[in-house]
Amino acid sequence: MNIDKSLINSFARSTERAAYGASKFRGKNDKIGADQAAVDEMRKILNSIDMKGKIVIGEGEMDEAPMLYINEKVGTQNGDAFDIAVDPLEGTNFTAKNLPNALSVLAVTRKGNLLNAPDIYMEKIAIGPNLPMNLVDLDFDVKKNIELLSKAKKKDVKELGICVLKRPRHEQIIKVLNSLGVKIKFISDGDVSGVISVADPKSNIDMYIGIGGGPEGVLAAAALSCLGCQMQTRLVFNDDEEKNRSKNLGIDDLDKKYNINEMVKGDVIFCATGVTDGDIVKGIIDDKDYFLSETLVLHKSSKTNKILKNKIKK
Ligand code: VTB
Repeated sequence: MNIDKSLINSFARSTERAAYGASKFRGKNDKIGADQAAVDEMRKILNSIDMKGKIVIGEGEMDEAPMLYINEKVGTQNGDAFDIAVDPLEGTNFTAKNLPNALSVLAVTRKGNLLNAPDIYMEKIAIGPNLPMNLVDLDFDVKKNIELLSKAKKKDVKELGICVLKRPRHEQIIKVLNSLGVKIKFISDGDVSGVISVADPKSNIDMYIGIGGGPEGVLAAAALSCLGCQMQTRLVFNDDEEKNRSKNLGIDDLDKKYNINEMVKGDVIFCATGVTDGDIVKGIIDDKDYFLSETLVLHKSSKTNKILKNKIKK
């Protein structure tokens, strides 16, 4: 069953408020304070929505996160049952240093329709719309994926834009990309925004590749699911503790490669509000008793894809 379109604005309100909360900490070198403010604001709004909501991707386990923890119930408990993935502040570093691309992000599906990804690493590869299904694959080497994409897009390899999180763990990928002569766009953080950039022709990003957070992977998949793009992921386990944690979340096949439909089933709403100015949306602007916000709002079944601009009373 689809999600009622009338709920879009309520969920957007939760990321708008969270972004506003975090925006007060821009440039203050206080990642924890910024995150807490975003969490508090988002939680307040989520709890006012008529729904039986459950956080399936959140700020961590109950004992490590006082709020918006995994399995926390949110909403008035009247209404439909939803699973909710939140990243109240995606880019705590960006906010602390007042750098671009900090976002407040949320995705909602009907109960049982979101992959309960643990907070561990995840391999990710994503490409834009209108390409042959399953064109690229995490089990192909980087060169093969790039060449397949080049052929499918009828675009010279050297013209392809590839987005990669700048981390030592990507040294091998970067070596291959350099040898192929593609245009690398490095990001220092924030791969939800990095992955989503494949959907925007203006970004000149043809592929996202690399290892980032698992929760961020599911959030990005929710957006790409509304944008007709492709993404494949696989969890990366550092030790047995991470394996056990994943099993406890219901993940039996630890080597599984997920495509978007396996991470995000059925209808979905995705909202991302800018905290600082970014590639997708502008950041919060302070305006006396009000604040101005920009939110990317996506809803799969109603084909909603818009930038919602609001002026909201503080
Ligand atoms: C990843 C990425 C996020 O933090 O989780 C990253 O998915 C942390 O990676 O978008 P490292 O452990 O290598 O620092 C973000 O960049 C921001 O939350």
